[in-house]
Amino acid sequence: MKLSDARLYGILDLGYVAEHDALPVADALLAGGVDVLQLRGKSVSKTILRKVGHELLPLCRAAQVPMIINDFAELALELDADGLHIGQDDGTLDDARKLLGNGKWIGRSTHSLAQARIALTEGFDYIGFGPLFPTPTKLGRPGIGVDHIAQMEVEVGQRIPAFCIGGVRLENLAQVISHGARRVVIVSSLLTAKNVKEATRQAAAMLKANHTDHPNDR
Ligand code: TZP
Repeated sequence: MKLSDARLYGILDLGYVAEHDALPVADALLAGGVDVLQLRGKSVSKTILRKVGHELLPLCRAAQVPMIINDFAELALELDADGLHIGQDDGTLDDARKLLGNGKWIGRSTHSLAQARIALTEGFDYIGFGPLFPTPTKLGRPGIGVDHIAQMEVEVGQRIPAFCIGGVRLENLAQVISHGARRVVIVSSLLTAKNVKEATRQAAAMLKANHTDHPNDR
């Protein structure tokens, strides 16, 4: 999968999914059609995160879906994961690149158009852009709204993949797309769905139907 082909970025967030459900839920996300899968566990021990990471990797490999580790570069290295996602305060791209080497995707969370521009200039492989709406998955952060998506897509999203994130749900996905989003991350709306696979399939289909290529996509 080329990063520029990715439209739906899923996150196996262990804040929503108990350890014993992690693999079945990951299976459903993969079967439903996520193009990228991140492992995130802000509130679980490193031991649990490592264990789930080791189990998740073969599932992602079998589905040919890149696996990204949130926050922990050492775990990404240990697993030989496909990439690492870091927040604004989680160190520099250079440090992450030195540890992981070339050929791994390194993404940055951005919370404004200005931060998105900076991440592009710094050389990140992709960005998250949001939270668009307040969300229980990232408590304490205000929503930045949808008004800057189109400009961000022109300046940044046509150069590196930019995934709109934060409060995106099946119910508002059409609205987010109509404001210019081509790629999204959806966490709680998929993980808490009655049928995770079907919810994922619907989101993936909506994004694919909107598929627009840009000449600078890579
Ligand atoms: N970064 C910005 S918003 C967010 C993260 C990790 C959480 C998105 O989760 P949800 O449940 O899709 O709003």
